[in-house]
Amino acid sequence: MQGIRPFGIFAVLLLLASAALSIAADAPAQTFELALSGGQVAKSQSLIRVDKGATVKLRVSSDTPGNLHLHAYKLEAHVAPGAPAELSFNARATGRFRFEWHPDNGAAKDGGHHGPPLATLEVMPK
Ligand SMILES: [Cu+2]
Repeated sequence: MQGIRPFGIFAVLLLLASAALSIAADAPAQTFELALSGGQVAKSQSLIRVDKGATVKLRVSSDTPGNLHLHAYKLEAHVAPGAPAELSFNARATGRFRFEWHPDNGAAKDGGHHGPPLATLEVMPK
């Protein structure tokens, strides 16, 4: 009796890995920066506009510690000086959505949900 030879398993794994890579290559991610300074981003970074279905990669950095929220997409990331975060998601829902910033030492814990958003995500229908 002969079991599955190690070489056979290795070949299957290689096939799976190359299939996964080719899927990822079909949808290149659109990368955006949110570089917070004093809890705010530059005006040029305050609107992120993509087409529905886009793969969005966000690089978030901040000179103060806090949490970034994108509630509509149930995304959040903690960022601190020297500890940036990277978020990846598929822009499956169209519309305008708020990025909120909640500083770790914020006076009101919920402060970022009021007033102007840190930035806006705009997902356009195709
Ligand atoms: Cu929030």
